[in-house]
Amino acid sequence: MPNTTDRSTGAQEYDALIIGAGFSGLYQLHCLRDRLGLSAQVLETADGVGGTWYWNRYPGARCESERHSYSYYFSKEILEEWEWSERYPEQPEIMRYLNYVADKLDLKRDIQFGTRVESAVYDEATNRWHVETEAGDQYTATYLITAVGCLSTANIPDIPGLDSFAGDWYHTGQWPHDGVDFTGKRVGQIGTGSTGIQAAPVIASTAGHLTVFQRTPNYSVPAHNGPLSAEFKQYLRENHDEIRAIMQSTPNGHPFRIADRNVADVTPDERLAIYEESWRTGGLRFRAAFRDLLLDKAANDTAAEFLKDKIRTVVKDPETAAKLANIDHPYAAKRPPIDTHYFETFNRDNVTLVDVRAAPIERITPTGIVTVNGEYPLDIIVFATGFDAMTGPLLGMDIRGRDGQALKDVWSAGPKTYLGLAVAGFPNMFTVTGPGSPSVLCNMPVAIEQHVEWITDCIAHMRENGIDRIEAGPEAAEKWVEHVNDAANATLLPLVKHSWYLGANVPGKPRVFMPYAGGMTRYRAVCDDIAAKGYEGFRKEGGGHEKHPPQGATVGDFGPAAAIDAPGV
Ligand code: NA7
Repeated sequence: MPNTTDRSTGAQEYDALIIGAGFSGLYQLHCLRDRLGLSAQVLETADGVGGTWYWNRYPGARCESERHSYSYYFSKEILEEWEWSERYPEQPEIMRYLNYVADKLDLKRDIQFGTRVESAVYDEATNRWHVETEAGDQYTATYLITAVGCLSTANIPDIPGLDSFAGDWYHTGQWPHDGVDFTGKRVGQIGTGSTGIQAAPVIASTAGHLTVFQRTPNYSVPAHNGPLSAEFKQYLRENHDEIRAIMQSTPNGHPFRIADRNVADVTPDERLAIYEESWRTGGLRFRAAFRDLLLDKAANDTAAEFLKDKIRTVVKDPETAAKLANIDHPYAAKRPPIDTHYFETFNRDNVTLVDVRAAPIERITPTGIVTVNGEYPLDIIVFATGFDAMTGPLLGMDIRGRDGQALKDVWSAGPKTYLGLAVAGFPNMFTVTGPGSPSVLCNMPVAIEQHVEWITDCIAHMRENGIDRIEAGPEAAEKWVEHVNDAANATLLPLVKHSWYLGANVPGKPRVFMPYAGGMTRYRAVCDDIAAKGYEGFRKEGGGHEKHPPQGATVGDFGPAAAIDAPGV
C-alpha cells in the first residue's frame, strides 16, 4: 500500500519502488516489505511474475543451472516445500516455482502488472524518485531499485525486407504464450547461441524442414537432462546447507567445485580421460574439469579440440560437421551452451545448416531469406538472435539522476557503476545485476540473493543512521570499472570480439566488457568489506555525514586481478 497519494499529481508515494518481478524483484520486495517494514511497490510490464522466464517461452527453453541451485536459498521452508522434477528445469516449471514463491510470500498484492515504466527522474529538492509509466500513472519513492534482468531486451537484427515477409516471425525472447505450431512448416532459425542450440532440436522434431542460419559456430556440451531419482531428491532435501556452502564458495555460484588442477598437471592420456568423464557428466560441469581453462589459451585449446572432435564424431555429413566445428573462439569465452541432441539434429533429413559467415544474409523477401548463395523459401522465421544485454533494459527507460542528467548520456561511452549496484549521480538508486556485477558469469540466483541482501542491508543502515542519500562516489566507480576491466583481461573472455559480454552483438553499442569476471566469492567479500567500512566509496548525506565528503585513500583496493582463478559460468 502507498504511504499516501499526492492530491495534485495523483502520484502514489512509497518508500521504495522496484522495477521488475523476476527472481530479483520478488526477493527485493520481500526483503524491503517484510524484513524492513517499508512500503514497497513492484512495477512490472508483464501480466505475471517470472521476468525473463515470462517472456522466453520458446521451444526447449530450459535453465542451464542445475535445478536445486536455481532456487532461492533464503527460506528453509521454501527449500523444503519445493521439489524440482528434472536436472534442468524447463521454463513452465520455473514459472510454477516463481508463482509458488510469490503466492507463498503474498507478494502479488504489491505488484502492479501490465505496467511499463517509461521514466524515472530524481528530484534533488525532495530527495525522491518520480516514476511515470507508459499509461501515465505516477509514483514517487525514496529508493529506486531496478530489477530488470540482464537479458530482457530482444535483439532483432535489422535485416532489410523483414517487414515484407509474408509468413510469421518470432524472437525467442518474445514468444507467443499459446505457442507456435511448426507442423509441416518450412522454418528458418537465425542464431546458434544458447537459445538457438536449445530450440533447434525441438523445432526440428515437428517442422517440415528446419534451416539453421549459423554465423558463429559454437561449442556445446550435452546437458544429460533427465528426471531426478527419489534418492537424489532425498539428498537435496537433507543437504541444503552443504549445497549452499558449495555455491557460495565457488567463483561461479554453481553447486560443484572447479577441479583444483591445471591442464599441464596431467598427462595427455589422463587429460583425455578427464574430458571424457566430464563429457559424460555433462552440462556446465564440463567447464569445471580444469582450473585454468579460461586463463590459459594453450589449456583452453585442449578442451576446444576435444569438443570439436565430438562434433565431428556426432555429425555424419563431413561437410556439415566441418561447418559446425569451424569454431574460432576459446571454449567458454562466449557463454558455453549445453544441449539435448543439438549436433545430432543435423543428422536428420529435415535439417539443413547454412553458413552465413561464408555467405551472409542479404535480405528477407515475402517468401524467405536470401543469402549471397540464393533464396531459402520459408513459412516461419525464428530469431534466436539474443539480447541487448545488461544495459539494454536499463537504457530502455529514461532514467535521470542529479541535475536531470540522463543515464544514457552518462553511459554513452559504456556503463559505469560501483559494484554493479550503484551509479554516480543517481542517489538512492540500486541496480540488481547491473553492469559491473558478476550476474551472467554466475549462477544467477546466487548473485541475485547477494545483491538483494546487500541492498536491503544498505537501506537498513541508512535508516538506522539517519542517512538520507547514498550515492556511488565517482572515484570509487572509476576504480571499480578499472577493476572490472582488469578482471576480464586476466582471462580469455575478452578474446572474443563478437560477444554480448562486450556489447558487440548490438550495432553501435560501446565495446565495454560488462560483467565482473573476478568471481562471485571475491565479489561477495569486496561488497561485505565495503559495507563493513561504512559503505566506503559511497557518498552519504544526513546522519552527521557532510555533503560530498572526501573519499578514503584505500577505496579501489579490490585485490590483484591475477588472483582471479576461475571466472565464468
Ligand atoms: P546469443 O548468445 O547472443 O546468440 C545469438 C545468436 O544469434 C548468435 O549465434 C549470433 O551470432 C546470432 N545472430 C545475431 N544476429 C545475427 C545476424 N544478424 N545474422 C546472423 N546471426 C545473428 O543469444 P542467446 O539468446 O542464444 O543466449 C543469450 C543468453 O540467454 C544465454 O547466454 C543464456 O544465458 C540465455 P554471432 O555469435 O553474433 O555471430
